[in-house]
Amino acid sequence: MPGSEVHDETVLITGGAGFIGSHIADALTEHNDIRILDNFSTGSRENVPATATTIEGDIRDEKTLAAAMDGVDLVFHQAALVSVQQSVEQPEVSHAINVEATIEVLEHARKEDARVVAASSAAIYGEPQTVPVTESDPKTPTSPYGVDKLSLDHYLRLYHDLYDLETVALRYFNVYGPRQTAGDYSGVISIFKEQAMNGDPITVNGDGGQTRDFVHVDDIVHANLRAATTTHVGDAYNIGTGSSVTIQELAEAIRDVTNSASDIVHTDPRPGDIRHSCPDITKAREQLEYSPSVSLEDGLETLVQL
Ligand code: UD2
Repeated sequence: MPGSEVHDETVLITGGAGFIGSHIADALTEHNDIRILDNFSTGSRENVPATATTIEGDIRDEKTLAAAMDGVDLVFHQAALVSVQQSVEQPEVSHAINVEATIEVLEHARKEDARVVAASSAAIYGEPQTVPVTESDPKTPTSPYGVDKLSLDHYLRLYHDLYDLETVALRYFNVYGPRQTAGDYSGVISIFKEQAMNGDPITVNGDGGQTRDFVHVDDIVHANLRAATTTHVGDAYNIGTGSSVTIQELAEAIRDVTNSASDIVHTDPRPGDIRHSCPDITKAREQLEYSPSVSLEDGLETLVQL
């Protein structure tokens, strides 16, 4: 049963009204006391399970965070400024949310002796020299967002090494699934799905030969639950499926699965777009006993039925 290993705990999910955080909340709500901290800037009230306690506020606000962290056993830290583009425009805002607030979460966790499982990102690797990337490969982020997630990743390890805090960083690759919105900043799958279902042209940036590993949010939840109970703390893990597709293939797959007559059109390449991205997930398989279970085909199939 999902989440059955985590029982009778007071669990805080920062960003718990958002795409990923709300799915983690759903998996844990039956057997735990769930708290959600969210400022609803991108999250939504409909995503929050009815039994959860919601604390509305900004993670950068000291009093709000202190109230949210009081008495917690376990924290899933998902709150972030997730737009790479916004981080380029406002690096100081990205730093305040993605790094400074994370340090505050870790400081409170020290006082509470709470485990922290946090969302790191494939963005820390920048343009990989070789794929698949392993956790120890070079890290040359190409955006403030990537630099900030790399800091988060290091701080998690440091809080373990310096203060013996139980921490796990999960480096998410391209996550998709229900509740991902097709807004200004959102994943390509939600954008293509909307275009295909409306019969609009599906807009592939550049030649479509760029590759990504798309991992379903159910598998991301599974990785978080494994991280909540693992003995392998103080470490970071790639979380994806371990295999990539081209964006052209993705566009065709979404057109097929939606039975759409949309054209696939090619626009200018996106500046700064990474060409190839694919994780080696051996470490997560071996140490976390993480095992992705949703194929891209099945994930797309269920997504379009919603
Ligand atoms: C993902 C993450 C980002 C960061 C980054 C690290 C998402 C939503 N974003 O960015 O947070 O971790 O990885 O490298 O998971 N594309 C099109 N047409 C569109 C929109 C996108 O062709 O209308 C292409 C885009 O040029 C890119 C690919 O689809 O090649 C994926 O784009 P994305 O924005 O979903 O995610 P990505 O990999 O840039």
